[in-house]
Amino acid sequence: MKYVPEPFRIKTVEPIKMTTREFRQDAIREAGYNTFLLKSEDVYIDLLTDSGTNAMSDAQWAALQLGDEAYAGSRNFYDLERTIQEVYGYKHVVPTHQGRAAEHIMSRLLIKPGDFVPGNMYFTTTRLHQELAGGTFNDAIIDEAHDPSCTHPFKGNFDVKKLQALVDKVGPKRIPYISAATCVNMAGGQPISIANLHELRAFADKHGLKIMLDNTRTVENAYFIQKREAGFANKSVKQIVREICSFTDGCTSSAKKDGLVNIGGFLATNDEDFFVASKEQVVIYEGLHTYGGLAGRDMAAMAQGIRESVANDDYIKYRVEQVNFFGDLLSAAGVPHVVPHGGHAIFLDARAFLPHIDQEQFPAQALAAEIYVETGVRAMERGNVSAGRNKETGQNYRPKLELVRLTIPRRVYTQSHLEYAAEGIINVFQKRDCVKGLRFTFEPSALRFFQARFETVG
Ligand code: PM9
Repeated sequence: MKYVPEPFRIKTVEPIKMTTREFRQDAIREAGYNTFLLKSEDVYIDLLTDSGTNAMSDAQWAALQLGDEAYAGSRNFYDLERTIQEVYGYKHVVPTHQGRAAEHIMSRLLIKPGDFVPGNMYFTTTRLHQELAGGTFNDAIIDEAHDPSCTHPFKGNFDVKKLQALVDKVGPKRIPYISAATCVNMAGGQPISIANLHELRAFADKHGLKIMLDNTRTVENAYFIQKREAGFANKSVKQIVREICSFTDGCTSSAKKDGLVNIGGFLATNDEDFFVASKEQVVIYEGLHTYGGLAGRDMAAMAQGIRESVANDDYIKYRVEQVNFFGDLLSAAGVPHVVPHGGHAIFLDARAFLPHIDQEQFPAQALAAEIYVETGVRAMERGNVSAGRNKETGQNYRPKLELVRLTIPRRVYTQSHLEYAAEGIINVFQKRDCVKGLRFTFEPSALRFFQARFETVG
């Protein structure tokens, strides 16, 4: 079957505006060639992110009506706590308004100035909070993850030799925890295997290290394990999710992805002392520990969304295979992109797509802008702009992966939307020589991809 059919039907529709090429040329120029600065209403198909762009189910909308908006002790908190304990298996839960708030609290509590935090590739907000706490991120992902054309089935795996090299260099006392992510976003949504998690746990135990999980896309990762890893074909995604988390000591999570909501996140841990300290921090930065910056109704929708994400395997199969279908359309036309296809997005390889543009002229940024002009589809740069500048040298990081992310919101777009998007991208590929590089006209000091502005070069 080339397209796994949707395990739902559509009950509410949201009209979207069709625009002309001339309109879009003006819009992207006004947005400084940054797709984050476009108005949503000027976008036809929004593949900027899968974060908070999910369509909620009827049961989630109904749950909103059951919000208990008490300042303290909302029943929706207890329901959320029970749900997270059951689905992910951690003992203690602290709600936050989104993932980076949980990262903020965890980084402040665990990282001391001069520490090193190894991870299976960086994520933008995660690394920033590590750095703000005085830490330095250390990349310990396998080399294959940096090669867009390598077909390794678990490109999110750690290279334990890289971890050992860090321990040998700085000693375990300066490593507050290993930061492990599921379906590694910046690598192209690539999964980590259970075998690698076993290895990681053994390494961590040997050196007395904690493992903290970025749990944002664990359900998608579990589907890949079921599909690709020997011995897991007969386990449910729900069982595999629990198994992944069981290798770790706690997690931060953005529920705006797997959790099927528009806002929400949490921190979870098995460590009583860290839990108590996190509750103290959440009160300072988010709100009381039984709402953490969320309304009661938001927690109700989040609990229901988390349950739906693992209720059966039909949803996750449709979700990941829809992404795969989209990638297959691009593969058939020879459009260069990261393989194997990730769980939440297809990542175009902008260096191979636009070999005439040097990385200092931001080919991925330029390609995302051109795709918008051609199609009205909004994508996101994940390359030199997102990577930022090295604190010490002041130079752009020039990451090996210079990507444009076409991210599929959950339960939102149909097969024909994806066929339309693929057709437009193939058109851009056929006339790729006309695309020009960009230079900054405004460069923010942190997370610059969100608000930077550019002009074309030449
Ligand atoms: N991810 C994404 O579009 C939204 C913001 S960055 C453009 O992919 C991971 C793996 C994420 C993530 C957000 C966060 C932060 C943490 N870890 O956005 O604060 O992909 O809920 O989560 C985005 P929040």
